[in-house]
Amino acid sequence: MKILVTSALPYANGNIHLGHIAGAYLPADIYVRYQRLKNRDVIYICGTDEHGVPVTISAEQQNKTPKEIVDHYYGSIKNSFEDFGMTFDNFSRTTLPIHHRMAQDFFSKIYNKGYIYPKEIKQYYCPRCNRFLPDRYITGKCPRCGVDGAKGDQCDSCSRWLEPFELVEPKCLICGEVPQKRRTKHWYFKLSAFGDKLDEWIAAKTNWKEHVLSFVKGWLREGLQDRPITRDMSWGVPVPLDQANGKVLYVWFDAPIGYISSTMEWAERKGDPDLWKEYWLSKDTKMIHFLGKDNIVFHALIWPAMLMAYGDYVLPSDIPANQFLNLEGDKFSTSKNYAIWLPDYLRDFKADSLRYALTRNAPEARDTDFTWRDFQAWHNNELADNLGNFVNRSLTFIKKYYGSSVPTASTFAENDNRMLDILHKAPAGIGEKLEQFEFKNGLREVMKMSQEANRYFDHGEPWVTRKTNPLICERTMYVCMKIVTSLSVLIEPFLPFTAAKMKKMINFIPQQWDAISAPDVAPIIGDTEILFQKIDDKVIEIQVSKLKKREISIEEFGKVVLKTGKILEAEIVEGSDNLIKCTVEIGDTQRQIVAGIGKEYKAQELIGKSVIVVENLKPAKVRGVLSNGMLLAADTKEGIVLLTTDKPVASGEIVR
Ligand code: B3M
Ligand code: ZN
Repeated sequence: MKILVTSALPYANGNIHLGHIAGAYLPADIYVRYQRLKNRDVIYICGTDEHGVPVTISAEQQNKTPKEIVDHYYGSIKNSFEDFGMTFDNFSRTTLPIHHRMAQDFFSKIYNKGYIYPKEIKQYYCPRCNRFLPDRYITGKCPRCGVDGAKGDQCDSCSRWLEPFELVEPKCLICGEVPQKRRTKHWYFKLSAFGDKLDEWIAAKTNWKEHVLSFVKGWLREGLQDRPITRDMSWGVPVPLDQANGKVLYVWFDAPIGYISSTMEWAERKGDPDLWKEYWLSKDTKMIHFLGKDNIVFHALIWPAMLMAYGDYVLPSDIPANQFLNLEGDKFSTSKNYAIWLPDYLRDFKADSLRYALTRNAPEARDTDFTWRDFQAWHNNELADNLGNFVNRSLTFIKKYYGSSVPTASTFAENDNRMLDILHKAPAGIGEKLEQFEFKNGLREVMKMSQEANRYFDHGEPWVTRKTNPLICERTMYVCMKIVTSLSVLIEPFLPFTAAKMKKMINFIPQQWDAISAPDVAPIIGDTEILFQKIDDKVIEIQVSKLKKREISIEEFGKVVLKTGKILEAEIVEGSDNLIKCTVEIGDTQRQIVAGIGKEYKAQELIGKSVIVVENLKPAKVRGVLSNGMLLAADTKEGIVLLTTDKPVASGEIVR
């Protein structure tokens, strides 16, 4: 059997945020890493979706060409995925010639089979921009919820799917002009011809996730409409028909074909250009599409219908779509910049801490919420205090009392056997969860095993038996070493960077997933290091405050009174290493402000400095000391840098 895994192709018009990762990417990576450890024939295919209105609108808004936009985001998405530990076998782009060829071939073949036909329709046209306004180029009020800013294909506020003509008070997104209706010709895909086939196909998918099935069945019940698959645009895959000059394929027609062309590119890179066929043309391939719930209809109905129309290729075997991840109680919003972007996250934290949090809290069956407080608590209490602690205490014990040579044992007592039994069953038990896309449960079992191991260590009291009964102590440490070895494999799909560190520390002897039910342990361990450093409150507070930085009106901004100030006195707050208590002059007044800048500045050198002060901040106590106002500072990687004025300025001047 071959396994072909895909993740939805991200639009190359912006960075990846945590919502995307939790939906379509991290679960797929866990799944393929596991399959590789099982020695299965699996490939993981992805790439950027570089066509469509999302890309051209971003380009227009940023005054760039679509090509500039996609080149930039292709690179940035690819890099941050790599830093996050994603292990695609191929990460392609839909602007490559190989994809254009494949998409056109796909279109032509189903066109020749009669599944695509032209139709004259009316469409909105902007007389000022001189062009048709497909999809999101048209905006207006939602006919259902009345919110302004609904888009031509959907209302983000109430999630309703829309046809452009349904919008109330429609406008051109780019110039605001009222559009006209004009005649144009488009090519339609005969989705309606596949209703029965899809019904039958879906009926057999009894093991799919429930929310996916109920969504798909609801859609099928409403009946399938033919869909236009061409657009009046110049950015995209040109429609391969003479009569369709100046038109391109609809992005949702060409994008899933990207799964095929990316596999073709992979085969070429492997030096075996036909290798992709062994996956796409075999009945023996399990094709699994990972995605977020907003993409279900395309993957579970339209794409399979396209594949049925084409004929030769394998159909999806499962679509384990996830629900949505929210952020501190609200929806992620790219347009409002309310998100945690992957590159930003990776600048401040380790990939594995996020992989852990997003799996522990995966929106597998319902929407879940990411909060920085949970993130911190899980990192500190579970990664550091449970997993990290067990590995650390075991290895340092062996290092300290056995000179890094791992003790061995051949007879065991009941408590040892109990632990060895847990170990023995773990790979199969956890594997079963992963096979069923229950990543959250799989991770929970690994952590449970680590918790059991800590208990085993506690009860074994090797620090006592070392003196009272060395044989028992050796036995305990031998079993602990087996657990560490086993954990280094079981945790790998979830936390690959941690697994690599563990393996290095224990001089890991390569062995597959199933073999670690009774793992081989190396005779000697290497250098040890702490796996997880705790994350401080302060670090988390900074992240939380970044999120508050949502759009505000000029009136709201006007509420903040900023003034120049001059530091007259400064001294470190007793009992703290970074709080400095300053007396600041603001015009005729003086006040006390406490600032957390003691790591970067000595109290003495602050005296006389010009600073920028938030004057009307509600007074608060910091470590019991009253602070009446706030000094502005840049929070840089190298530490805090105070803001000051370019030229000498008297204190008490308004800053705006
Ligand atoms: N680019 C939509 C999205 O990023 C789209 C997925 C294509 S998968 C073939 O949500
Ligand atoms: Zn316009």
